[in-house]
Amino acid sequence: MKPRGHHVNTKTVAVIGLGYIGLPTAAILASNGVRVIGVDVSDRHVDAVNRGEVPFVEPDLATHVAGGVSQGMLSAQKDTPHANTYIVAVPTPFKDGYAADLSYIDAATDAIIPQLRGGELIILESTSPPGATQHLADRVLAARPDLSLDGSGERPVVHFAHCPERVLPGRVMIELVTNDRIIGGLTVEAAERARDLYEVFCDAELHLTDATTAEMAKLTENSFRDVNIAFANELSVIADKLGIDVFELIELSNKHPRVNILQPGPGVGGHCIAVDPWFIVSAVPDEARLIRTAREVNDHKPEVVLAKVKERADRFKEPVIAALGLAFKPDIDDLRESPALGITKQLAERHPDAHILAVEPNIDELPGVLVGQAHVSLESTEDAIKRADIVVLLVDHREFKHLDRSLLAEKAVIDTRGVWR
Ligand code: SAJ
Repeated sequence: MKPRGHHVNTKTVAVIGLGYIGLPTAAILASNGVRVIGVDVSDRHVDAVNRGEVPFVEPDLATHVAGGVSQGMLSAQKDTPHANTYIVAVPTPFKDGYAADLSYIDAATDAIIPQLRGGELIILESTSPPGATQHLADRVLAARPDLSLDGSGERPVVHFAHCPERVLPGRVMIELVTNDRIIGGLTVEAAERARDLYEVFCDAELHLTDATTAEMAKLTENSFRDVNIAFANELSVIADKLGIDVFELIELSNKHPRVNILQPGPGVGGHCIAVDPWFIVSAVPDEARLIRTAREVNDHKPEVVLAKVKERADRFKEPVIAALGLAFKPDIDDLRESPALGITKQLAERHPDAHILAVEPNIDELPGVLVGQAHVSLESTEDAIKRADIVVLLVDHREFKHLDRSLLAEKAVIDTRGVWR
């Protein structure tokens, strides 16, 4: 293990936003001997953390939070305190027209502003459009003309950096330690001070750059994946027209040493890959043509699946349709931006005479958007398949991969993930 950097500027860290990224970051810092104060607007999150509990599920997070709280290194509160370093990890959703909504960042910044004395480091971790770190700094310096970016006019300095997270939900506590990070400073000193902090828990490389490059790097990583998945989704539509199997086509093409195509599916979900590319598109709409088209291709894929189901369903008077999977990706219970959930909702709306049997092994209750419709119910995998005329596989959960295939005989099967080939 390389030596851990313990520097003066890491004395107290305030992490603003105790969500999927902020809380793991707060907890891993506390586990490594940094005094951390977590700040959140939600009583539920604050109270849970102060009891040493975790308000959402993430492997190993609970151990770090419980340990940090019992050692007195981690606590949570609603007010923003004075700290040597602030890490802002609040949501950045998009508004109408797909421009990024910076209101949570602005609110966090406004709460930090009165606490500043000079010498602090403010790190923006939230996924942000290009220019957001500069925007944050401008907001601080407009409110506090007694401070400066670089010590000019002998005013005390405040340092600003962007350090986007790159961790995969489900592996957050591992990837916080093992993933390389990109750290973009508004000044070189800001980047170096942020590096000193991340070195405390990160064993991988820390790459220093400017803030806009760091903002774009995060968006670029997720856009790269979105464009590659869009390519696979477009191929799936082309393969259908040509009467060939897209999964075989991609498998064979990937035998080339320099080709690596991702997998098609019913669309792209989650709160990252389906969102972040829009931040690039809205910043440079005329230039980001391929990135925009990829988003459109992926967002259109649920309609392609719905058309396939309709073609089969039209052959029955009262079709029984099993929709397998509601989550946005395999083996999790996360339904955010899930194309599978959207497709199941549309099946219910467009086929009022059908019976829709929703299957999601990772949840126990029908999600709110599907409740209150008599022809929709949550069923076990086997029951749903046995009763169904049409089986639509939407998520490659392990329960579906290991299914007894004889159950599928005589059914109309639409396998959007290619798991039953
Ligand atoms: N998907 C496909 N085909 C594929 C791979 C994925 O259709 O071949 C779909 C999934 O089913 C899902 C969506 O894409 O609906 C996104 O899933 P994912 O597992 O690719 O990614 P996320 O959204 O869980 O996490 C991503 C990661 N980014 C990259 O891999 C570049 C993660 O490292 C980021 O930290 C995270 O976004 C984030 O927070 O931005």
